[in-house]
Amino acid sequence: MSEKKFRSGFVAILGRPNVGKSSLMNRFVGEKVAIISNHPQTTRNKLLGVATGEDWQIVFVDTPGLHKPRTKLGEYMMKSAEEAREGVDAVLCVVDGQHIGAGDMAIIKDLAAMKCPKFLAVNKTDVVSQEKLMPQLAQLNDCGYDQIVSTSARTGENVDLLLKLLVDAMPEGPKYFPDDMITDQPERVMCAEIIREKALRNLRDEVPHGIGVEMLQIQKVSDTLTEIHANIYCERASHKSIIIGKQGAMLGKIGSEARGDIERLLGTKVMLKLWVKVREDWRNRAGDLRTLGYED
Ligand SMILES: Nc1nc2c(ncn2[C@@H]2O[C@H](COP(=O)(O)OP(=O)(O)OP(=O)(O)O)[C@@H](O)[C@H]2O)c(=O)[nH]1
Ligand SMILES: [Mg+2]
Repeated sequence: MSEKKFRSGFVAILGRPNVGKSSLMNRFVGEKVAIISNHPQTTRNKLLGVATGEDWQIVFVDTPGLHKPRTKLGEYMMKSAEEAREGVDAVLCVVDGQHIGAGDMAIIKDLAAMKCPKFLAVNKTDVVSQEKLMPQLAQLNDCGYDQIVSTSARTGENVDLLLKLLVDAMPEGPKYFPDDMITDQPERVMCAEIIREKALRNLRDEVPHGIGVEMLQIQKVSDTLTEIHANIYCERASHKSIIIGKQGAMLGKIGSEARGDIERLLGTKVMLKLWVKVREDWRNRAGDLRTLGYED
């Protein structure tokens, strides 16, 4: 009896901000490993999401959306995305099917020069009509990719198909991570990210871009209770009052939404204490970036 080959490899997910890279990765993994919001530049660090089948494993590398950086944080994010391309077995470029612009085309072209297998996901098809999608797909015909798949990370449409195509493109290789490991992010980073996600989802305008979360303490008080203290950074006093809200209503909402997700993640009850701190221009300060985990 011949043994079936085990296929495995690393797949970098790249594209402009807000196109659904993290949403797709979560779908592939089957669990929420990356945070999602409708603000561009939600993902700030490259992170791994591991999907494992009977005879295959793909390690996805989710990346910050490609954009022209205007801060030191932005520069760090772009470096992180750039590094993610190195040594991967395939690349998955993601665009938003609602509008494939010049920025997307530039990225598509740039990635086309990579030597590995290249896949293109035209995402968000659940909100695009066929009439609008068809001409957009036509302009991608000769872009030099191995496969172009229209997907919806929201409904799951074609996500399994794309995953299967990616698995087929993987070389023979080892199981890099144990079956139960779905990300490389430590618990404290995941907790900080959950808090940041709830802040992003509840805040508007320019406030979300200046949000950072610093974990001060994550302590198991007992088998059933974890105590977590964290600072939410923002860039202006006026932002601080928005984050706290009327009689603390906004901070309370962010905290209770985050607590729910963190309790599910840790499997214990959580006592969550949040403080809001103003750090002007922290996105340009090396020390603050380091404190918040954005360092090389
Ligand atoms: N309708 C629809 N919305 C989607 C789909 N995929 C993602 N979204 C939404 O698009 C927004 C951005 O999704 P993310 O997964 O955070 O996008 P991203 O590419 O990781 O963004 P950055 O991390 O900022 O680069 C969120 O509001 C998602 O809910 C989809 O297939 N259909
Ligand atoms: Mg993302």
